[in-house]
Amino acid sequence: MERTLILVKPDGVQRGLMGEIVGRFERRGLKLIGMKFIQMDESLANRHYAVHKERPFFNDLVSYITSGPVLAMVWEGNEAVAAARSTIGATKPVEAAPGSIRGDFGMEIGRNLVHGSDSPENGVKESNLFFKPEELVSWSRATESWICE
Ligand code: D4T
Repeated sequence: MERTLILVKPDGVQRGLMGEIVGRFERRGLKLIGMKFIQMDESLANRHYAVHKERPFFNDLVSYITSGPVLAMVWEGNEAVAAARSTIGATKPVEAAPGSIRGDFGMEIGRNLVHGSDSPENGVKESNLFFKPEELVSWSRATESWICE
């Protein structure tokens, strides 16, 4: 079972797309185990984007993600990381497939609406960065056997 950290970034929140975006993961069949609406500070943004520290777009990335509240979530499922990334679409919204979140709502890489973990290891790491263990909920979904064999 994998976990992925999903963020609805400040543009998604400001544009009123939170419900739309949550609904897509929910309908896909991923299981929500944690959710909170937060204002990220610079320290959390620096830790979250630490791998990009040396990249020229790092400062813009930190300003963007801290520019307003984000909806942070942990979704669980078999191959949850790959499933979430295909639901999100390619990093550059103009290259993202129609039907994906970025392909349906995005125009620019610096306003790409959603973050999703890029590997199962990072799914666990990033979930732990945003959530304490007691903030994650273990629950049985009544429809489980209709979603997974
Ligand atoms: P995130 O991490 O936001 O889910 O995006 P991706 O996983 O799809 O893309 P990424 O890690 O390669 O990039 C992280 C973040 O940096 C922005 N970015 C990226 C940018 O502004 N300019 C660039 O040239 C690149 C490569 C967009 C997403």
